[in-house]
Amino acid sequence: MEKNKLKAVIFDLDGVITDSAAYHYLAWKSLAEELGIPFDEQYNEKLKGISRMESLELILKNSSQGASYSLQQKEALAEKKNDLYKELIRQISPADLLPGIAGFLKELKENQVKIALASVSRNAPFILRQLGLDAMFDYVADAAAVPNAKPFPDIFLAGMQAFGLQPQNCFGVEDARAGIEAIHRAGMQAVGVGTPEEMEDADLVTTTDELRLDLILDKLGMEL
Ligand code: B16
Ligand code: MG
Repeated sequence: MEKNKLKAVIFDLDGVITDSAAYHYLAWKSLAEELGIPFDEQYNEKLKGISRMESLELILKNSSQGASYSLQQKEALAEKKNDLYKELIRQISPADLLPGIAGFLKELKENQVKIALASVSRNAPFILRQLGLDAMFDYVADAAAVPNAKPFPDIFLAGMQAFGLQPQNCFGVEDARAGIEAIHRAGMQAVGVGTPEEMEDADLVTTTDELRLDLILDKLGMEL
């Protein structure tokens, strides 16, 4: 049987390209502490890949006063978190690329495989610039133009459609459960970066420094 040809790889940003997920955590933790709401790294896993307001709602669920906040108050809280997050990500530089990512992107370029970014973060373009990766990405999906965050497939579909491709000619790379689900709902195979427990639904589990095109193609049953 003929194998599907790989034409594009669609990447998540936070936790895959760089560890900005850690800054999201710090910023949410600071807000939660200020509000007296319990919040730890384990709970933070639920926030990965989902939108800013949905993340806030999940945090407020653990507060006895959670239901009493007005929409206006919630928007102010989300903005406060984002201001702190923006402050933290100003320190990101090319040295913050996760191990193996620069080499893997280069390998894709050398093999004429298109590269897209599918991050629902409104701060993604800023982070790409800080990392010096602007020129590497053929397409950056606009988080503001996509109606639904992950686990909906919208942002991955936007990346794929920008190249006029079908899902069987792409795969996605993610570090969050919601992201793996989004990739699958877009009809693509998913490479999961993280522990086998967290990434149990991925088609292939690896670490960023083990990303090698030939190995991935082999595991996913694809070819160039
Ligand atoms: P922002 P991804 C997601 O980015 C993050 O994983 C998630 O934690 C965050 O709430 C969301 O972006 C929105 O980010 O507040 O910066 O617009 O994983 O899709 O790259
Ligand atoms: Mg992520």
